[in-house]
Amino acid sequence: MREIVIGGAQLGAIQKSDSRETVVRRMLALLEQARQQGCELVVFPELALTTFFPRWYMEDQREVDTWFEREMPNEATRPLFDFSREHGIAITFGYAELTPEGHHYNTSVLTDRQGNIIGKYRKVHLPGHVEFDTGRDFQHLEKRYFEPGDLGFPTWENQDTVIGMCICNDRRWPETYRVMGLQGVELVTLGYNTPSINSQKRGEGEQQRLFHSELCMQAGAYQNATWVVGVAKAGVEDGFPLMGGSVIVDPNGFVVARAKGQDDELIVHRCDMDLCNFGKTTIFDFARHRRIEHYGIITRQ
Ligand code: CDT
Repeated sequence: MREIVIGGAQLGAIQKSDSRETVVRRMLALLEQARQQGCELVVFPELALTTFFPRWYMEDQREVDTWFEREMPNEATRPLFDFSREHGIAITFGYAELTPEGHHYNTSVLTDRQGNIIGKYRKVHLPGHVEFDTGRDFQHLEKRYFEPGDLGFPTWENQDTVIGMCICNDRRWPETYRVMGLQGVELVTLGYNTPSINSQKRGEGEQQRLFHSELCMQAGAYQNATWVVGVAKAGVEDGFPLMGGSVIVDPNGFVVARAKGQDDELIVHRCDMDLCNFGKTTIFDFARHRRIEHYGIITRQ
Protein backbone atom coordinates (compact mmCIF):
# COMPACT_ATOMS: atom_id res chain seq x y z
CA MET A 1 0.00 0.00 0.00
CA ARG A 2 1.15 3.53 -0.75
CA GLU A 3 -0.56 5.54 1.96
CA ILE A 4 -0.30 9.24 2.70
CA VAL A 5 -2.11 10.69 5.71
CA ILE A 6 -3.41 13.94 4.26
CA GLY A 7 -4.75 16.93 6.14
CA GLY A 8 -6.99 19.53 4.56
CA ALA A 9 -6.38 22.69 6.60
CA GLN A 10 -9.39 24.91 6.05
CA LEU A 11 -8.86 28.52 7.13
CA GLY A 12 -11.61 30.71 8.49
CA ALA A 13 -11.94 34.34 7.55
CA ILE A 14 -8.90 36.58 7.24
CA GLN A 15 -9.71 40.26 7.63
CA LYS A 16 -8.11 43.01 5.56
CA SER A 17 -6.29 44.25 8.65
CA ASP A 18 -4.81 40.84 9.60
CA SER A 19 -1.04 40.60 9.16
CA ARG A 20 0.77 37.71 7.46
CA GLU A 21 2.30 36.88 10.84
CA THR A 22 -1.14 36.48 12.45
CA VAL A 23 -2.28 34.17 9.67
CA VAL A 24 0.92 32.10 9.77
CA ARG A 25 0.36 31.57 13.51
CA ARG A 26 -3.08 30.14 12.70
CA MET A 27 -1.56 27.93 9.99
CA LEU A 28 1.05 26.68 12.46
CA ALA A 29 -1.71 25.80 14.95
CA LEU A 30 -3.38 23.70 12.23
CA LEU A 31 -0.04 22.12 11.37
CA GLU A 32 0.42 21.18 15.03
CA GLN A 33 -3.00 19.47 14.98
CA ALA A 34 -1.96 17.75 11.77
CA ARG A 35 1.27 16.56 13.40
CA GLN A 36 -0.67 15.11 16.32
CA GLN A 37 -2.90 13.21 13.87
CA GLY A 38 0.03 11.80 11.93
CA CYS A 39 -0.36 13.85 8.74
CA GLU A 40 2.37 13.61 6.12
CA LEU A 41 0.96 16.27 3.79
CA VAL A 42 -1.17 19.30 4.66
CA VAL A 43 -3.14 21.30 2.08
CA PHE A 44 -3.98 24.97 2.75
CA PRO A 45 -6.29 27.24 0.67
CA GLU A 46 -5.79 29.63 -2.22
CA LEU A 47 -4.31 33.03 -1.22
CA ALA A 48 -3.84 31.58 2.24
CA LEU A 49 -1.79 34.44 3.68
CA THR A 50 -4.23 37.32 3.22
CA THR A 51 -7.85 38.25 2.89
CA PHE A 52 -9.32 37.56 -0.57
CA PHE A 53 -8.11 40.97 -1.80
CA PRO A 54 -9.50 40.69 -5.38
CA ARG A 55 -12.87 41.75 -3.97
CA TRP A 56 -11.39 45.23 -3.46
CA TYR A 57 -11.04 47.66 -6.39
CA MET A 58 -7.61 49.33 -6.34
CA GLU A 59 -6.09 51.77 -8.83
CA ASP A 60 -2.71 52.33 -7.20
CA GLN A 61 -0.36 49.51 -8.27
CA ARG A 62 1.80 50.13 -5.19
CA GLU A 63 -1.20 49.33 -3.03
CA VAL A 64 -1.96 46.22 -5.12
CA ASP A 65 1.59 45.01 -4.70
CA THR A 66 1.34 45.06 -0.90
CA TRP A 67 -0.81 41.90 -1.22
CA PHE A 68 1.92 40.05 -3.15
CA GLU A 69 4.96 38.03 -2.00
CA ARG A 70 8.24 38.80 -3.75
CA GLU A 71 9.92 35.60 -2.61
CA MET A 72 8.95 32.28 -1.09
CA PRO A 73 9.82 31.41 1.61
CA ASN A 74 10.04 34.92 3.05
CA GLU A 75 10.36 36.19 6.57
CA ALA A 76 6.67 35.83 7.40
CA THR A 77 6.25 32.33 5.95
CA ARG A 78 9.59 30.79 6.96
CA PRO A 79 8.09 29.24 10.15
CA LEU A 80 5.82 27.09 7.95
CA PHE A 81 8.80 25.69 6.07
CA ASP A 82 10.73 25.20 9.33
CA PHE A 83 7.78 23.26 10.78
CA SER A 84 7.60 21.15 7.65
CA ARG A 85 11.29 20.27 7.88
CA GLU A 86 11.30 19.65 11.61
CA HIS A 87 8.26 17.37 11.63
CA GLY A 88 8.49 15.73 8.20
CA ILE A 89 5.19 17.14 6.92
CA ALA A 90 4.91 18.29 3.31
CA ILE A 91 2.79 21.43 2.84
CA THR A 92 1.06 23.23 0.00
CA PHE A 93 -0.54 26.67 0.12
CA GLY A 94 -1.53 29.49 -2.17
CA TYR A 95 -0.29 33.10 -2.28
CA ALA A 96 -0.08 36.07 -4.62
CA GLU A 97 3.28 35.96 -6.38
CA LEU A 98 5.15 38.99 -7.75
CA THR A 99 8.12 37.82 -9.80
CA PRO A 100 11.45 39.70 -10.14
CA GLU A 101 10.37 40.50 -13.74
CA GLY A 102 7.19 42.15 -12.45
CA HIS A 103 4.65 39.45 -13.28
CA HIS A 104 1.67 38.87 -11.00
CA TYR A 105 0.32 35.36 -10.52
CA ASN A 106 -2.13 33.53 -8.26
CA THR A 107 0.27 30.78 -7.22
CA SER A 108 0.60 27.71 -5.05
CA VAL A 109 3.69 25.83 -3.94
CA LEU A 110 4.23 22.26 -2.82
CA THR A 111 7.05 21.08 -0.57
CA ASP A 112 8.53 17.69 0.13
CA ARG A 113 8.64 16.40 3.72
CA GLN A 114 11.91 18.26 4.26
CA GLY A 115 10.35 21.67 3.64
CA ASN A 116 11.92 22.15 0.19
CA ILE A 117 9.71 23.62 -2.52
CA ILE A 118 9.45 20.93 -5.20
CA GLY A 119 6.56 22.31 -7.23
CA LYS A 120 4.97 25.58 -8.23
CA TYR A 121 1.67 26.14 -10.02
CA ARG A 122 0.21 29.41 -11.34
CA LYS A 123 -3.57 29.62 -11.68
CA VAL A 124 -4.68 29.23 -15.28
CA HIS A 125 -8.44 29.95 -15.12
CA LEU A 126 -8.88 33.44 -13.67
CA PRO A 127 -12.52 34.27 -13.01
CA GLY A 128 -14.06 37.71 -12.68
CA HIS A 129 -13.35 40.96 -14.48
CA VAL A 130 -10.85 43.81 -15.01
CA GLU A 131 -12.79 47.02 -14.34
CA PHE A 132 -15.16 48.03 -11.55
CA ASP A 133 -18.50 46.39 -12.35
CA THR A 134 -21.55 48.26 -11.09
CA GLY A 135 -23.77 45.34 -12.13
CA ARG A 136 -22.38 43.09 -9.42
CA ASP A 137 -23.23 43.05 -5.72
CA PHE A 138 -19.49 42.82 -5.03
CA GLN A 139 -16.33 42.75 -7.09
CA HIS A 140 -14.19 39.80 -8.20
CA LEU A 141 -11.13 41.42 -9.79
CA GLU A 142 -8.80 38.47 -10.37
CA LYS A 143 -8.51 39.39 -14.06
CA ARG A 144 -7.33 42.86 -12.99
CA TYR A 145 -4.62 41.78 -10.58
CA PHE A 146 -3.29 38.50 -12.02
CA GLU A 147 -1.98 37.21 -15.33
CA PRO A 148 -3.01 33.70 -16.41
CA GLY A 149 -0.47 31.15 -15.24
CA ASP A 150 2.36 30.31 -17.60
CA LEU A 151 3.34 26.88 -16.30
CA GLY A 152 0.49 24.70 -17.54
CA PHE A 153 -0.57 21.90 -15.19
CA PRO A 154 2.65 20.13 -14.21
CA THR A 155 2.88 17.12 -11.91
CA TRP A 156 5.64 16.03 -9.55
CA GLU A 157 6.58 12.67 -8.16
CA ASN A 158 7.01 12.81 -4.40
CA GLN A 159 6.13 10.49 -1.50
CA ASP A 160 5.92 7.75 -4.15
CA THR A 161 2.92 9.54 -5.65
CA VAL A 162 2.24 11.65 -8.76
CA ILE A 163 0.99 14.98 -7.40
CA GLY A 164 -0.55 17.96 -9.20
CA MET A 165 -2.05 21.26 -8.13
CA CYS A 166 -4.74 23.60 -9.35
CA ILE A 167 -6.41 26.61 -7.78
CA CYS A 168 -10.06 27.41 -7.08
CA ASN A 169 -11.85 28.20 -10.36
CA ASP A 170 -9.60 25.64 -12.11
CA ARG A 171 -11.55 22.92 -10.29
CA ARG A 172 -14.63 23.67 -12.39
CA TRP A 173 -12.89 22.79 -15.69
CA PRO A 174 -12.58 19.15 -16.78
CA GLU A 175 -9.46 20.01 -18.80
CA THR A 176 -7.63 20.83 -15.58
CA TYR A 177 -7.93 17.29 -14.24
CA ARG A 178 -7.50 15.61 -17.62
CA VAL A 179 -4.20 17.35 -18.42
CA MET A 180 -2.89 16.09 -15.08
CA GLY A 181 -4.66 12.75 -15.54
CA LEU A 182 -2.72 12.25 -18.76
CA GLN A 183 0.46 12.58 -16.68
CA GLY A 184 -0.80 9.83 -14.37
CA VAL A 185 -1.79 12.12 -11.51
CA GLU A 186 -2.83 10.34 -8.31
CA LEU A 187 -3.39 13.33 -6.04
CA VAL A 188 -4.68 16.77 -7.01
CA THR A 189 -4.51 19.43 -4.31
CA LEU A 190 -6.35 22.71 -4.58
CA GLY A 191 -7.40 25.64 -2.47
CA TYR A 192 -10.32 27.98 -3.04
CA ASN A 193 -12.00 31.25 -2.02
CA THR A 194 -15.58 30.95 -3.21
CA PRO A 195 -18.14 33.60 -2.24
CA SER A 196 -21.21 32.02 -0.62
CA ILE A 197 -23.50 33.95 -2.93
CA ASN A 198 -23.37 34.73 -6.63
CA SER A 199 -22.64 38.44 -7.16
CA GLN A 200 -24.49 38.35 -10.51
CA LYS A 201 -27.40 36.04 -9.77
CA ARG A 202 -29.68 36.72 -6.85
CA GLY A 203 -31.00 33.52 -5.32
CA GLU A 204 -27.93 31.40 -6.02
CA GLY A 205 -26.87 30.74 -2.48
CA GLU A 206 -24.49 28.62 -0.52
CA GLN A 207 -26.26 25.29 -0.96
CA GLN A 208 -26.04 25.41 -4.76
CA ARG A 209 -22.47 26.70 -4.66
CA LEU A 210 -21.36 23.89 -2.36
CA PHE A 211 -23.09 21.40 -4.64
CA HIS A 212 -21.34 22.68 -7.78
CA SER A 213 -17.98 22.69 -6.01
CA GLU A 214 -18.30 19.07 -4.91
CA LEU A 215 -19.81 18.01 -8.21
CA CYS A 216 -16.71 19.20 -10.08
CA MET A 217 -14.19 17.72 -7.68
CA GLN A 218 -16.00 14.36 -7.49
CA ALA A 219 -16.24 14.16 -11.28
CA GLY A 220 -12.59 15.16 -11.72
CA ALA A 221 -11.52 12.52 -9.21
CA TYR A 222 -13.60 9.71 -10.72
CA GLN A 223 -12.92 10.48 -14.37
CA ASN A 224 -9.18 10.54 -13.79
CA ALA A 225 -8.95 7.94 -11.00
CA THR A 226 -7.23 10.36 -8.66
CA TRP A 227 -7.53 11.66 -5.12
CA VAL A 228 -8.69 15.29 -4.95
CA VAL A 229 -8.21 17.42 -1.85
CA GLY A 230 -10.07 20.73 -2.02
CA VAL A 231 -9.61 23.21 0.81
CA ALA A 232 -11.55 26.41 1.45
CA LYS A 233 -10.82 29.77 2.90
CA ALA A 234 -14.21 30.28 4.51
CA GLY A 235 -16.13 32.62 6.79
CA VAL A 236 -17.04 36.28 6.65
CA GLU A 237 -14.22 38.56 5.52
CA ASP A 238 -15.01 42.21 6.25
CA GLY A 239 -18.70 41.51 5.63
CA PHE A 240 -18.26 39.23 2.59
CA PRO A 241 -19.09 35.54 3.17
CA LEU A 242 -16.98 32.73 1.71
CA MET A 243 -18.29 29.16 1.73
CA GLY A 244 -16.55 26.28 3.50
CA GLY A 245 -17.05 22.70 2.37
CA SER A 246 -13.44 21.49 2.25
CA VAL A 247 -13.37 17.87 1.13
CA ILE A 248 -11.16 14.89 0.47
CA VAL A 249 -12.46 12.88 -2.50
CA ASP A 250 -11.28 9.37 -3.29
CA PRO A 251 -10.51 8.03 -6.81
CA ASN A 252 -14.03 6.57 -7.04
CA GLY A 253 -15.48 10.04 -6.55
CA PHE A 254 -16.68 9.51 -3.00
CA VAL A 255 -16.23 12.24 -0.40
CA VAL A 256 -14.36 10.61 2.48
CA ALA A 257 -13.87 13.71 4.67
CA ARG A 258 -15.72 17.01 4.79
CA ALA A 259 -15.30 20.13 6.93
CA LYS A 260 -18.23 20.92 9.21
CA GLY A 261 -17.86 24.64 9.79
CA GLN A 262 -16.44 27.84 8.40
CA ASP A 263 -13.55 28.39 10.80
CA ASP A 264 -10.01 27.06 10.95
CA GLU A 265 -10.59 23.31 10.78
CA LEU A 266 -8.51 20.27 9.90
CA ILE A 267 -9.95 17.30 8.02
CA VAL A 268 -7.82 14.17 7.83
CA HIS A 269 -7.87 10.97 5.82
CA ARG A 270 -5.42 8.13 5.31
CA CYS A 271 -5.27 8.09 1.50
CA ASP A 272 -4.18 4.90 -0.26
CA MET A 273 -2.65 5.91 -3.59
CA ASP A 274 -3.03 2.34 -4.87
CA LEU A 275 -6.79 2.97 -4.95
CA CYS A 276 -6.06 4.88 -8.17
CA ASN A 277 -4.76 1.77 -9.93
CA PHE A 278 -8.08 0.11 -10.73
CA GLY A 279 -9.65 3.05 -12.59
CA LYS A 280 -6.41 3.85 -14.38
CA THR A 281 -6.09 0.33 -15.75
CA THR A 282 -9.77 -0.28 -16.61
CA ILE A 283 -12.48 2.21 -17.55
CA PHE A 284 -10.10 5.21 -17.55
CA ASP A 285 -7.13 3.53 -19.18
CA PHE A 286 -6.55 6.53 -21.42
CA ALA A 287 -4.11 4.83 -23.82
CA ARG A 288 -6.70 2.17 -24.69
CA HIS A 289 -9.97 4.04 -24.67
CA ARG A 290 -9.56 7.71 -25.57
CA ARG A 291 -10.59 8.74 -29.10
CA ILE A 292 -8.53 11.85 -29.62
CA GLU A 293 -9.43 12.10 -33.31
CA HIS A 294 -12.78 13.47 -32.08
CA TYR A 295 -11.43 15.90 -29.48
CA GLY A 296 -9.70 18.47 -31.72
CA ILE A 297 -12.34 21.17 -31.17
CA ILE A 298 -11.32 21.38 -27.52
CA THR A 299 -8.04 23.09 -28.37
CA ARG A 300 -9.33 25.34 -31.18
CA GLN A 301 -10.58 28.91 -30.52
N1 CDT B 1 -11.17 32.32 -6.29
C1 CDT B 1 -11.97 31.86 -7.27
O1 CDT B 1 -11.51 31.42 -8.31
N2 CDT B 1 -13.30 31.89 -7.02
C2 CDT B 1 -14.26 31.55 -8.00
C3 CDT B 1 -15.45 32.41 -7.85
C4 CDT B 1 -16.12 32.59 -9.13
S1 CDT B 1 -17.24 33.90 -9.12
C5 CDT B 1 -16.44 35.12 -10.00
C6 CDT B 1 -14.68 30.09 -8.01
O2 CDT B 1 -14.77 29.51 -9.09
O3 CDT B 1 -14.95 29.52 -6.95
